[in-house]
Amino acid sequence: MKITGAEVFIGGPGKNYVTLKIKTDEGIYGLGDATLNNRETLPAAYLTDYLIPCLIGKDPLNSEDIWQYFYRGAYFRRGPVAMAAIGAIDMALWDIKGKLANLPLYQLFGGKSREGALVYAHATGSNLGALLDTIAHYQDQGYKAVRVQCGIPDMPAGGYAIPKNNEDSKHFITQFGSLPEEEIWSTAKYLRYMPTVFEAIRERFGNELEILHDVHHRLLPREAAAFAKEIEQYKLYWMEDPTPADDQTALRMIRQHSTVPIAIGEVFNSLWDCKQMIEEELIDFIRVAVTYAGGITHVKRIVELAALHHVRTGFHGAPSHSPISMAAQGHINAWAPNFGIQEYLVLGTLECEALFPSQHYYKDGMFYISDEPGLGVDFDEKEAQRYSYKRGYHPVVRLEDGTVWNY
Ligand code: KDG
Ligand code: MG
Repeated sequence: MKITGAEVFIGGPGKNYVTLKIKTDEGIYGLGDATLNNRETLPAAYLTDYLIPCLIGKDPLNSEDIWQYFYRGAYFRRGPVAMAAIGAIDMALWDIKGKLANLPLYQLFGGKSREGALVYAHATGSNLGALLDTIAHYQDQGYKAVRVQCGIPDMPAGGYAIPKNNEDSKHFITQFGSLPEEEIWSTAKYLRYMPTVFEAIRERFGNELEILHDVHHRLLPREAAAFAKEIEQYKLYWMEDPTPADDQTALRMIRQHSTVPIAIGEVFNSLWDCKQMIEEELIDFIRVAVTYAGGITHVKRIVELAALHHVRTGFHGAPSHSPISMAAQGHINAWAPNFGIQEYLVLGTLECEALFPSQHYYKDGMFYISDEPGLGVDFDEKEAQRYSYKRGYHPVVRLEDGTVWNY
């Protein structure tokens, strides 16, 4: 079997999905996702200008050798751009392998360890009332776990990752057609207010609802340790990204002061980025994504290292990932002995389903992977012609005195 060609498409409903299609001489094709949120043209160029020319003529079944060739052969290794491009190729090669074997991918990993995978939704409110209503809405839809983010009073722009164009439900952080918006952040106001939010949630919804919260890299180690200690009583499922991910030793201070489970990794791109915090058991959940952590081949390695250290999976699943990488993660979730939870933000639009048809489905707080061969997701090229690339940015955060802070 030989690879005969590969193409990259950019675009989608409300998102610049970067979709790779690899074709073979046997007519089987594979799909991959290289969507690097708000920097989408970079992995697309990495693929088209550098990797795709080397793919032609290679046997697609040698996915390990191809992965090593692109990773080791680059000289300048790692980083989100290269790892998103390599990841997309890797997903597409696994897709081809599964289609050829006529098996869903989880069967090639070792079969199913569970029927459905627990997922969590995003409940984001510009104020407490709106947040509580949004949580109730997700509970009505069967969700057993929700990530809760709340606007902080007296913080301009709602204070916490709540873009103006989408206040109270889903979390679309991209702003198209302008330069980045700026949000103002006050750690003191956040630390005073956020515990009262958890209190109100427990009061209204009781103890069974799994609550997750994303601090989004905003605290210093000592602040995060004190915060974790204070909120321990609310029994969070996890506290995510308490401090900037760059410095993993910061987590030691949090660990020394609390037992709040910690989840980190959505901005990491390789096993080497995660190694220290997994081996020192500084985290409880690993948040990498197949999209920009080198695809299935590499993320499986991270999952297996994590399993040795009692770390469970909690893969990133923001709407920046297309249904292709969400399916790849779905297959890993079905297999992984140390699965924890999956972030699940479906765009849920008819347009998205038309672009990426599949039979995977959500029901009662769980995600079920279908038994279609390979990834089990298709890509409708005719639909894709409706979309084109639009430049967009993440917001930039400043402290009240103007100092640039972590988004
Ligand atoms: O592109 C950045 C988003 O994916 C990120 O802000 C979402 O933190 C996030 C999450 O946990 O989903
Ligand atoms: Mg996050």
